[in-house]
Amino acid sequence: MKRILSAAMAFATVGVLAACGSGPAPGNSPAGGGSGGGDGKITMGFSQVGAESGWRTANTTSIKDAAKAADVDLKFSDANGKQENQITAIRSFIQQRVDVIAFSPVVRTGWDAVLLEAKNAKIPVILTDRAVDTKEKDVYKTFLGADFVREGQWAGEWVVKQFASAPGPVNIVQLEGTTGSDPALERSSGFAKAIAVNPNLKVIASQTGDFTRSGGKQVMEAFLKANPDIDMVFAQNDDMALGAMEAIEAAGKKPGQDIKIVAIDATHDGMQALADGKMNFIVECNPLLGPELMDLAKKVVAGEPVAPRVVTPDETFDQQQAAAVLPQRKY
Ligand code: GZL
Repeated sequence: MKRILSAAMAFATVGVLAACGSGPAPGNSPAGGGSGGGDGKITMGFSQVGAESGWRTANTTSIKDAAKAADVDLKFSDANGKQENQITAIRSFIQQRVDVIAFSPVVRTGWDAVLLEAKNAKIPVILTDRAVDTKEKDVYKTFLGADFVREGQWAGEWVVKQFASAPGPVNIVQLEGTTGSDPALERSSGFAKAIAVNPNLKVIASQTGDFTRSGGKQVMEAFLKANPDIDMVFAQNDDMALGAMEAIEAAGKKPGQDIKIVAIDATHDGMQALADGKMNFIVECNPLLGPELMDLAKKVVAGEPVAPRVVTPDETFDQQQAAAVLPQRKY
C-alpha cells in the first residue's frame, strides 16, 4: 500500500507554524560576510555528514545543484562522518562571515557551543536532514527533513502485516544507522512501537552498521553465525540492506524469500533490489532537499519568518510498485 503524507496536510502544518513565527526572526540582520542578499546573492556555508550512502550522495548533489540554480554562493564541506570536522567547518564559516550556515548534524548532541557562537555572530543556522538536541534557545531558524519516527513505524507496520498469521516467534534482526544519529534513534523507536502490537515479533539482535553497505554486510554475517533462524531484517537504510543481502546469499539463503528485508531510503540500488525480489518493502526518505533549503535560506537571510520545522513527504514501495516507478526515479 502506498502511503503519501498528503501535500495539503504538509502545507497546512507549515502554514500554521509559519503564522506563529511572526515578525523577522531575532538575530537575522544580514551581518554575514556575504552580500546579505543585498545584491540578491547570498553566501551559504554547508557542512555535510560525509559520503556514507547512496542517500547522502543524492542529497549532496541536490544541494550543490540547487545552490547553482538559486545563484547561492555555496561553501561546501564534507566531514567524513566526524562531528569534530563539522564543528571546525562551522567555525570556519563564522570566520568567513557567511550569510547563512546550514548543516546535517552527524549525531544529535554536542552542538550547543558552536550553535551559540553562530548566534552570537548573528549568522542564522538551518538544520537539514537530521535534528539536534540542544538546551540553547533560538540557535537555529528551522529544521528541514523527514519524520524518522514515522518512517520506522511504517516499516514496522509492514512487518506486523507480513507476519500477522505467524503461529510462533518471528526472529527479527535490526541494522541500526550511525550510533547517536537522529535517524537511527527515531527509526528504532518508531519500529519498536509499531511491532509491539504483536508479542511474537521479536528483535533478537540489533547493532549499528553505520549506514554503510560494508557495515551492513559485516553485522549481518555476525548475526547469521549467531542466529540460525532469522526471519526478517529491518535495515535502517538501503545501503546496509544491500550489504546484508550479500551476507545472506553467501550463507546460502535467498534474501527476500528465506529472510525478508525491509529498509528505508528508496535509493536507486535499493529500489532495484526490491524490484528484483531481493527485498520486500522500502520506506522512502527523500534526499532531494536542495531547492527547499535554498528557498528557506533566502527567507532567513531576508529576515522573513519561516516554519520552525518543515517536514518532507515520504512514501512506501512494495516489489511491484518499485518495478513500476524505477524508470522515472530521480535518484
Ligand atoms: C536520513 C539520512 C540517513 C539516510 C542514510 O535523512 O540522515 O543518512 O537514511 C544516510 O542513508 O546515510
